[in-house]
Amino acid sequence: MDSATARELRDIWLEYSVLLFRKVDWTAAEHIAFTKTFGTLHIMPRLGTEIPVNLRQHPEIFVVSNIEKNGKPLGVKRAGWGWHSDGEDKQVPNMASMLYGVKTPKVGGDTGFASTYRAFEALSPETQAFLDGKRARFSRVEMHLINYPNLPPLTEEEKRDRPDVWHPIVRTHPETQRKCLYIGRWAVEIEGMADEEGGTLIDELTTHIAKSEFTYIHKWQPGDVVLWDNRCTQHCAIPYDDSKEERHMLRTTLEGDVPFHLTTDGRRVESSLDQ
Ligand SMILES: O=C(O)CCC(=O)C(=O)O
Ligand SMILES: [Fe+2]
Repeated sequence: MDSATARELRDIWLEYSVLLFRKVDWTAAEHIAFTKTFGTLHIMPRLGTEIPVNLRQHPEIFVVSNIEKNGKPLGVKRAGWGWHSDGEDKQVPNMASMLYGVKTPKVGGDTGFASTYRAFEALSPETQAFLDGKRARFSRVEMHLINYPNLPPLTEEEKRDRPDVWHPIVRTHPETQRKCLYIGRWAVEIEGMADEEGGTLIDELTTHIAKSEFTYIHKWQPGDVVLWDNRCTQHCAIPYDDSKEERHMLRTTLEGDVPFHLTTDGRRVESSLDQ
């Protein structure tokens, strides 16, 4: 792509948050090269697993798959079964992800996408004001086995590498400056709220984001490539019968920056580690 085309594509992406390209047939190297036109590639670490998470020859490609070859899994099974945005449990979450459907089921295996701009805009002015500048604690350590019951527990070293992080619940998008809701399935606590009360609010907000009026459900065809913005959307791999259907997806992931929010009273609230 020349730079004018790349700029135009980025503008369209910033407007719509999720882009779909159909009938793509490319190599891993082409997938990586195209992703690079949007930013810096991120390499996914293994977490609580000995199974390969990335392609051996191309560690920039993360494999979501339920297929086994010679008794060995080709990738991570049941990745993303639950609403989230990629890297939300880290101080520097991932800006974007680009998922390529190689083998997609005839029945099920869809992916839902939610606009967290729309979800924020639909909240009452009182709730928006209440959340403005508040942060939530996201915890890989507390939620790993709940969100990934099929994976082994984290080692002590992995726990040290993935400390909890506080993110602003209302987030200002760094490129569009629009406000969105930033909370998902790794959130465990809300600043200034008792555990039970905060837990109820987290459940309410995550349920709110997944309402059908804010979501698009993508039915995959082989050769589909979906690029999404993790800063202003959430996604969910919708559970399917993975004992019957084969599903094999390749994902590149882009580096992001530290989330922040500019509150209506002029404060800047940033994500920080829990220490
Ligand atoms: O398999 C999918 O549909 C999405 C899985 C997921 O959460 C991801 O690749 O980030
Ligand atoms: Fe994901």
